[in-house]
Amino acid sequence: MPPGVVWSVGDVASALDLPASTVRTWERRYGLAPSVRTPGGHRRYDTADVERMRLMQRLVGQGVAPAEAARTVLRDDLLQPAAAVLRLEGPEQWAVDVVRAGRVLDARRIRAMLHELVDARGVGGSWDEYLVPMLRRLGEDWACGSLGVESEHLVSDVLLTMLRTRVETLVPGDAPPSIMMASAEDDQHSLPVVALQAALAERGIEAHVFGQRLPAAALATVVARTQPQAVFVWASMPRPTGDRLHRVLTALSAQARIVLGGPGWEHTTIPQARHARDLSSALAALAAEIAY
Ligand code: B12
Repeated sequence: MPPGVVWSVGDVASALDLPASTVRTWERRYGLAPSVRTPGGHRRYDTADVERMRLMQRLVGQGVAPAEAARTVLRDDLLQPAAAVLRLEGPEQWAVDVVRAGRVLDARRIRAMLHELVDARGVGGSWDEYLVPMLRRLGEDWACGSLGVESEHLVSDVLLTMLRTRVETLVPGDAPPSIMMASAEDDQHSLPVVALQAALAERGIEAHVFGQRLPAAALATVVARTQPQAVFVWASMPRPTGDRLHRVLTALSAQARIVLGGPGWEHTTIPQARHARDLSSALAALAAEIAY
């Protein structure tokens, strides 16, 4: 929904899956009027009007009386719908809404919700509190069979694209990156790595990401060629002690600070490596290695 797009009553009704009569009633009874009327008197809603209607729909759906919901929606300080939704909903309800949009394969809605969140709070301020609970819910619903794998893929793909866009728009500078990051050998989970890259970029720190399933030998090559100050490796799946990656990381820990993240490392010990328990602590551990 690009800003400034002007919607008719019918467009709003079908976008929100509401009867057109409800859209008109909310205007008549509660003052939720569109910003524009055409010279012929037809109602035209802009993006902010539609988001206000969406918020009204959500609040009413949660059992708030319509008159009270409308007062909330129309309050001046709530005119920024993104901030309003976040303030009113909190992380739990937000996660439910994203997963619901995933269930009906509504990629636009997922994208809009992710951008709203990150525009309001940044990746560093959203990951642990909003995005991790949402991903966990996604994983749980998939594991118990109540959510199709296509929905899980769609949500994670839209999230990945949003995070990468954020990195592209933020990444600065002239200095060559001295942080190298990847997912463990054979591990397809890369979202936390890209989230960390985006959170670093928000602090003006550039890091190279080598993506999913980086072979252990390739990680050794990366370190030999780039001489980084720090290396971050994510594992969602359990890592066996003594395998190739374990041996490579043990050797590399003499050359660079190794930071490990993810539940896959729970039972693995690598001398001198740090285990980061969340994005904030990984950010702090890596930023501390960079002499800016
Ligand atoms: C998205 C996703 C995928 C996507 C990944 C896309 C991508 N590019 O990353 C795809 C579809 C590819 C995928 C594939 C698979 N997945 Co998957 N996936 C997920 C999901 C929903 C989110 C992953 C994620 O980003 N997690 C990040 C956070 C949410 O993980 P967390 O463990 O809760 O985080 C903890 C800490 O690590 C820390 N933390 C959180 N974020 C950060 C960030 C940083 C920087 C740090 C340091 C710490 C930190 O905070 C938490 C506190 O404990 C998870 C659900 C889940 N709970 O993780 C399943 C999940 C990880 N997947 C699972 C499975 C089984 C698979 C597959 C094997 C499925 C299959 N049969 O093919 C394959 C994996 C194949 C492989 N070899 O890797 C299981 C793993 C169970 C297990 N431990 O054995 C999970 C847990 C789902 C479930 N509930 O069963 N998956």
